[in-house]
Amino acid sequence: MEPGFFIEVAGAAIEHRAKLLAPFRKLWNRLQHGDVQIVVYGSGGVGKSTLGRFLASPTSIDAVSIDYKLSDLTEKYDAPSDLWGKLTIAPGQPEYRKDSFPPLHRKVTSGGARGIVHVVSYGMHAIPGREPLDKHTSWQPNDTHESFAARFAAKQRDAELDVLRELVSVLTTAEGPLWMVTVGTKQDLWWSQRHDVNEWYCGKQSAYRALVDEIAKKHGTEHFKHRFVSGALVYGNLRSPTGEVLFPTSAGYEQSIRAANLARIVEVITGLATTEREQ
Ligand SMILES: Nc1nc2c(ncn2[C@@H]2O[C@H](COP(=O)(O)OP(=O)(O)OP(=O)(O)O)[C@@H](O)[C@H]2O)c(=O)[nH]1
Ligand SMILES: [Mg+2]
Repeated sequence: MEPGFFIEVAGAAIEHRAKLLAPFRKLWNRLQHGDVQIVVYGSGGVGKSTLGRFLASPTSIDAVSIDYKLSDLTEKYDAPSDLWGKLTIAPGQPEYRKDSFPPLHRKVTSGGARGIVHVVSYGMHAIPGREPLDKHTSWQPNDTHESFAARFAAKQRDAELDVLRELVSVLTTAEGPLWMVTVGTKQDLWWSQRHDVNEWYCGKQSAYRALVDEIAKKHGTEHFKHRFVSGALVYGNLRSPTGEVLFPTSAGYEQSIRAANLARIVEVITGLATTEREQ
């Protein structure tokens, strides 16, 4: 049984993220020749570009603006000069996916990338554009910001499953060995609901987990490794395009928890990438 979605280190005395991340920098360095290709998928506004920035430079993530600027082109992140491999990130908003996903699918089915990252955020997706919420397709008469946010997040969780279904069809066609990491972002926003989040992605009844299991069944666990990790890549309320708070940060979310989980994201991805290189 693989571990759940997050580390709960209540009371852990981890003061500085930089300190915690230092050992992992060594791990990144082991991937020196940069030949590991990782493709990153996910719905729009889940945090893929932010993850790319984080992985390329874990200790400077706090300098990244939390304003949402959607990606319209595929992005590539070479981690800093002497480090590991390359991340290719597809834009996630539906209008860009039909152009951005297929080349990544081909990369995977042709054996050009064996590492897949699927980014999710429990439906707490950033909303693009500038329109007020009452013009949004999910807005209903008499909605409050809270009722809208709850319905929107539920709908976006289904959209995350749609992306995963597409990945299942790609990954069951591709030759192994493959590895996949589901990265849950926005831990700062869903921390007070973390047990529901864990059930949603990893629980016995989880539709998400059942889809991942389909891939594992096809390849066998020797040739398909999957891990769940999550973290708060940045920290702050998620606002609507016109500035209303849709998903506030959770009370009681501690910096030590953030640090431990961010370190685990780096550890798990570099660990799987290292294994790939050594195979
Ligand atoms: N609070 C919080 N906000 C986050 C987190 N990760 C990302 N965000 C915010 O979510 C928004 C969307 O992040 P992006 O990285 O642009 O999302 P994306 O998946 O690249 O979106 P597309 O380019 O449209 O596919 C931004 O405003 C980020 O600052 C997180 O862990 N916590
Ligand atoms: Mg982006």
